[in-house]
Amino acid sequence: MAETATRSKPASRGGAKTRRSTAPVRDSAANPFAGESPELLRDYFQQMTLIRRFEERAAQGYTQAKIGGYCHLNLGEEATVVGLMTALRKTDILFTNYREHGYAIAKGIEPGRVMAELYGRTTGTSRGWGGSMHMFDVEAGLLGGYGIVGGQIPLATGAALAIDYRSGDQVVMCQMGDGTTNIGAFHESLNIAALWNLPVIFVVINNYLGMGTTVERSSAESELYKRAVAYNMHGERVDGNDVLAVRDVATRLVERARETGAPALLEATSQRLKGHSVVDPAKYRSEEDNAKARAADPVFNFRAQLIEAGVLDEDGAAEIEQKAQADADAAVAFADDSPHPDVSTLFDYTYATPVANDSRRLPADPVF
Ligand SMILES: Cc1ncc(C[n+]2csc(CCOP(=O)(O)OP(=O)(O)O)c2C)c(N)n1
Repeated sequence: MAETATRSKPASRGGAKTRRSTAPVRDSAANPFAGESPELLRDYFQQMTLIRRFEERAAQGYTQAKIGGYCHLNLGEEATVVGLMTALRKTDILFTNYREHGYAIAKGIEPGRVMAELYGRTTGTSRGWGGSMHMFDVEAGLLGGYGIVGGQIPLATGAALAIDYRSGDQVVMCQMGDGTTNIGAFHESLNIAALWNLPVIFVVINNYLGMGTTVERSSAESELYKRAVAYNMHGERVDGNDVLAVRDVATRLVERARETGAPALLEATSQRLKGHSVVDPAKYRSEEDNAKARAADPVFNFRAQLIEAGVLDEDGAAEIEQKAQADADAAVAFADDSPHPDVSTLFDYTYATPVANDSRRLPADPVF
C-alpha cells in the first residue's frame, strides 16, 4: 500500500496575465508545474474542457429528449479521466462502468461518434444500439461501457488473462465507482488477478457517493485502496482532482503491470458536480456538500493554476474554451445529422429471436 499521492497546490481564483510559452515551466518550489511541458499542460486543459462542454451538451440533449435511456456524466471527474487515459497506450484496453463519455473521448474516439451513440444514431460507437452506457470501440481499445454495477470487473480480468496467455504487452484498466467495491465480483476478480499476476489496474473513482448513499454508510473500510491488502495487491490513493498526480501514479502502475504483470488497485478521490444521472436532482446533498464540490472543480482550478504559473493567459484559456465549445457543438451537429437505425435492423444485434432457432423477424410480423 502507499500513501495518498498529491501534487496539488491550493487553487487561486486570480492570477497574473502572462504570454503563452513553449519552454518548460520554470523550476520553483512554489510552482506545481515545475519541469512540465507547457504544450502537454495545455493539452490536458483542452481535453478536460472538451469533456466538460461535451457533458453539458449531453445534459442539454437529454432534456430536449434527443437522448433516451440512462445518462451519467463525468462532470467534476475530468482531471481523473484525462490523467488516467494519458497513462494508457492506444493498444491498451479499457473497461468502464456506465459513466464513460469522457473516457471514450480521452481514449481517442471522435466526440461526434460518442454523441451519436447517445443520440442512438448509426454513426455512434455501437451503431446507436448501445446508448450512453454501452459504448464499444475495439480499435480505440474501449471494450465497454457496462450498465450492470460491477459487470465490467470479471470481463476486464478475463481480458488481462488473455493478454497474459498470449504473452502480450498490453495492460487493462478497469474503471468503476466506489459503490461497486461492495459487489462480489470485485473481490473475486481482485483475488484471481493477484493469484495469477494479471496485468490489470482496477481504478475506483471514489466520489464519496453511490447513487445517494455515502461511502461511510456502505463500506466498513471507507479508504477503499486498503482493500487491496486482502488480496496481497498494491493499493494506492490519489487526489483525483489533480490531473498530473493521477497521470503520474497511473503511469507508474500501468508500466509496472506491463513489465511484471502485477495488478494494482488505484483509488482516485473526486466530487461529482451533479446528480448520479441527469434525472437525479441530488436532494440528498446539503448546500455545504455542493459548495465543497464546486470548490474542488478540477477544470476551474486547473485553469487558475495554469494562469498563475504563466502557462496560459486569459486569452489563451478563452481560446481553448472556445475550441472545446465548438468541438462539443460540432459533435451535437454530427449526431443530429446522422441517420437513425432502420427499423428492419431491430434484431440484428440481439441473440434472441421471437422463436428459438427461428430467423430474426420484426415483432409485428406473424410468428407462424
Ligand atoms: C447489479 C446492479 N445493482 C444495482 C444497479 C443500480 N445502480 C446503478 S448505478 C448504482 C450506484 C453505483 O455507484 P458507484 O459504484 O459509486 O458509481 P458512480 O455512479 O458513483 O460512478 C446503482 C446501485 C445496477 N445498475 N446494477
